[in-house]
Amino acid sequence: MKTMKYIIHFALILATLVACQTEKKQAQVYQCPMACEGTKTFDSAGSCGVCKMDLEVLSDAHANTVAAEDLSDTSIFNLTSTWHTEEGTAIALNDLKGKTLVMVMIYTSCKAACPRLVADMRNIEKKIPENLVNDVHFVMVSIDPETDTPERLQAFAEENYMDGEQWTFLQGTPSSVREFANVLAVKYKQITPIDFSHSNIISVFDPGGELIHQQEGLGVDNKETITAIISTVKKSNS
Ligand SMILES: [Cu+2]
Repeated sequence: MKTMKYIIHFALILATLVACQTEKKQAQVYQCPMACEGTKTFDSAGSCGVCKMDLEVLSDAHANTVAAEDLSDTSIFNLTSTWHTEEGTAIALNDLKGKTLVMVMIYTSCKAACPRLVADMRNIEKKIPENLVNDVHFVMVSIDPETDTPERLQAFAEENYMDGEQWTFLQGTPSSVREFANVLAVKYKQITPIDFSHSNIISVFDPGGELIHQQEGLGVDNKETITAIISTVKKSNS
């Protein structure tokens, strides 16, 4: 009986130790989601001294990775978050593998920048030679997943004549959207219940999810972006 007691006691200590260690691992560094002070990190949770937003745990780059496959460490396909397309299908970013990707972060109720970003995306799409357009996938990621449900994204796609095969709209979760934005270096911040301020960046990824090119701004000259897309497609087809 006494032995049993010792064993239980020992098991309890062991469990506590393991729990402590796990906790230690999770007690990581924190950073402002808006990177107000650049890459400055904090040892404990709290809010950013500049923008007052809650600090976020700086996720271990490898914490959310899928089995390595043939992906490089920097491929966006390492992100394991789940998304919903405008058709309501649950997908992982990895499901977009195989085509050159042109991605932008927008939200459908935006009256200012997003309509212009959408126009920029359509202009880019129009300039891709017809024989290559099937190798390019245009992806619009919502920064407002609460409002931008699959139904809403579908309606938006139709209104904007972007309901063809080559267009996909994605709804994530607040944390997957934030994580994805960090990868793209896109900054966004909710400024009213319906409005966000955000970066205007269009990103090109190769079929392995590697960032190839970014264009920043609204209505900017998209020549370099088109060149990057075409050369990426040709390279992956050769
Ligand atoms: Cu906008």
